[in-house]
Amino acid sequence: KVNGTAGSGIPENVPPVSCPLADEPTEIASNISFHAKYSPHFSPFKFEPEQAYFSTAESVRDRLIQQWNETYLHYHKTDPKQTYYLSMEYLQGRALTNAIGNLEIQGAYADALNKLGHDLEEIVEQEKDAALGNGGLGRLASCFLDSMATLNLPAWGYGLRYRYGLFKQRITKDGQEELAEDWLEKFSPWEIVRHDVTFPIRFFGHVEVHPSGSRKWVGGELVQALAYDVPIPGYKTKNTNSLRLWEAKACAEDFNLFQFNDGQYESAGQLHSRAQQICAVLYPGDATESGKLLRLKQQFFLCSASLQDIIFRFKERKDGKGSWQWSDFPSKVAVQLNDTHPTLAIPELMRLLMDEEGLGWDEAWDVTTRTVAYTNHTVLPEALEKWSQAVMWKLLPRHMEIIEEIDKRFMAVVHTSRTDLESKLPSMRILDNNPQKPVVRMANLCVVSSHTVNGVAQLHSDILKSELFADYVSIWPKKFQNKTNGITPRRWLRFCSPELSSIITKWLKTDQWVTNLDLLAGLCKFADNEDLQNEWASAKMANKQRLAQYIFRVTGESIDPNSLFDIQVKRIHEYKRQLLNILGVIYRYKKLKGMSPEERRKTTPRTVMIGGKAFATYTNAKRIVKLVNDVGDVVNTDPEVNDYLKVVFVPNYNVSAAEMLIPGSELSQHISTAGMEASGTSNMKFALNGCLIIGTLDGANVEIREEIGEDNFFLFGATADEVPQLRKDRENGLFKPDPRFEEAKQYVRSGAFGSYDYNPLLDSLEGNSGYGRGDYFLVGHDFPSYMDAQARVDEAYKDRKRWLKMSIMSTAGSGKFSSDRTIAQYAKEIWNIEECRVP
Ligand code: T68
Repeated sequence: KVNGTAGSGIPENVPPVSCPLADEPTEIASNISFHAKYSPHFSPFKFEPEQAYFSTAESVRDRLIQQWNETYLHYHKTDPKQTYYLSMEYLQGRALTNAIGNLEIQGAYADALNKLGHDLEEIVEQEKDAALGNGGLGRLASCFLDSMATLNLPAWGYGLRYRYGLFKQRITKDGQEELAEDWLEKFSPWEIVRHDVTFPIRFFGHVEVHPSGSRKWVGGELVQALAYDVPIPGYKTKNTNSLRLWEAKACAEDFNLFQFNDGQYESAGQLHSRAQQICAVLYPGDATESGKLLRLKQQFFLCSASLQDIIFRFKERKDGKGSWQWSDFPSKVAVQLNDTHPTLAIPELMRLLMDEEGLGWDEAWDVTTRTVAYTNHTVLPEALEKWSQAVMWKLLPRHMEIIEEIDKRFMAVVHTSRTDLESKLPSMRILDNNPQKPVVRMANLCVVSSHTVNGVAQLHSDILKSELFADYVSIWPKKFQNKTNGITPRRWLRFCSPELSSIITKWLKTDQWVTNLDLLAGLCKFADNEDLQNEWASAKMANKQRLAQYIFRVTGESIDPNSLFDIQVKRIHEYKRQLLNILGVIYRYKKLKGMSPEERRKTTPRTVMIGGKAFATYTNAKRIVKLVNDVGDVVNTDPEVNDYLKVVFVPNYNVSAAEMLIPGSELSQHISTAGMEASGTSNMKFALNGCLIIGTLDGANVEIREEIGEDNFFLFGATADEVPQLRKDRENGLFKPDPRFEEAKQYVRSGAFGSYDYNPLLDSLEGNSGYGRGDYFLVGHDFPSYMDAQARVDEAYKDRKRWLKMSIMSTAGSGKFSSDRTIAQYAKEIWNIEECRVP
């Protein structure tokens, strides 16, 4: 059998492999050294931290493979409904600590490495982050995988194996520089290539119509999708799921040996290099036509390979012996689209069912719409995907036929049964036939074709229903749901802050909170307890010291662990308002300079850390990065204020950096313009780690504040429903800026932070309207209430007992934000799948 079918393995008369898996440090050490000696990757005579890391990882992988195989066979035997999570992005970060933590063999591995002359903490640092994602959406996908395995859910992640993930950020005197991040430079010990799992993927070509009327997509370019599996262990369970990443490969026949022998090296390998381009980089810039085509190719490649695999697995159930019908498909398969990026799964499933399997339109449509569900992650108009119809006709002619038909049938439904909506039809349609630029609206295609559409926080889901998708709600009132995001408590507390975790376990008298995060509420009643507060403070201090060492290592800056650690880390975007943060810092700096030494001594010393990557072509975001760095250069070398304020730009923010920054932070900033951040997930990570939040009523902030109590949240700023009127007022010249805001901007314009021209950046905050002007993100409006909230932070920090109580209350109130809760809701309310625990 092909494609990794279960049940066709090694004959049973051959004794099972006695796998050298062990729990004793001595045996583990011998297993690690086995890998060091026999691994094909390094000289057996070298055992430095790098070799120690790879051989440790390989020894852990042996266990994962064993559990993975058992899981696969168990699912095959039990035949439950399974979920397939389709995502163009996964931000997995490092895997070693997570794997040995989930397998509960951390202590034994630490001892084993000691026996081999190494230190586990140092060894884990050798691993490169797998950064196959841009930000929140990709990290959410990775947290979801952890929860699905932990909850014993039969579920798969599908994604692409990008050769280069998210770029590495370097800070130079000119600001951000992007470098390719070679995460596969040596190899990844966590992936298992499945040479027996490949599918053909077609691009271009044309549609052939048979005399019977059936249609078939033929010709064009063919590449192979090859599967790489990354095992995803659950916490304290045998269930080990799989993240299947596809790589594009050319077929051997496509290499033109004749041309090569003739010296035409480039054209000989043209098809090979074209195939390689597909998975070369994450989200290539789409400013150029060729860039757009490549992104569309990536999206289709993911969808087609994953669906062929899913259909294959559906057919091989009961070893292909049982009888089944296509109408059973939705009771065995749930497909979740992580935003619109994998929307092509819809027409591709229709095509496979109709053209390859012979179903009629109605049957195929019924199967497809009962299988697919869609999650929306943004209401920003520029992030709503629209593909040129011309490009789509060229690359995917059969899919465009199907999309046209879906559009036509949707219009027919409105014309016949919802005449009241006819006037809305132009914006509800899937095709936008504007002659200037005809496009396909991917979000509309998703809404029309999915059985469920969900937002990622209550406020966001409400906005989807009342604005973006309002017109559809009356047609399908039950289609729209909310699933507030969550984070895995394993990576984001248990493993990244072992100190705080042991204190929690000690006071709750159980470690069950790691899988039942609601138990954290049990800390509330001790929030005033002096003993807990002292233990809490010392764990936080240890994390702050560790963070200070990290900051010194990556920036050369010394920061004082006794100052308030104030952090904003996330992608740099105008709506996230890092500019509000830094203008606040600038105002603070100016005030400090004007104070007498006695006055300064009464202030709360702060270390402000800002980190995040700017999209390579996003000019204003890059200017913000530069400004933060320039402010840091001035402030940190000013002996007058140095003891009271430091400003650090944390370079190359990624998952591993987050694991260091979040446990060591005391205040974190989630200050987006209300209505613009769909949810945010780092806000949940900070709160879980006892960090207080200063924030707007946006995204999941709203629910975090509800859970931890409004006294424990520093709130400021306009609300989402005030924003439209405020923008109008601004256009009508009704905005009166706060003098503090004017002073801060003027200070930058005066050249206080160097000679770089910040005028274009600051001009975006001026005027009443216009492109790049008019303060669309309302920095000026929210500035005064932001500064007032910051003053409340300074006061609160002076009262150590009060601050510690608030910090404990933040952790205690974070139970809701476990991704276990989120995934349990998806499983029950969208996927209709149940746990399938490996015995
Ligand atoms: C984020 N979206 C939301 N998008 O901004 C954030 N976009 O509020 C939310 O918490 C998170 O999703 C999880 O729901 C993204 O991260 C992208 O990264 C992205 C990537 C490619 C194209 C468009």
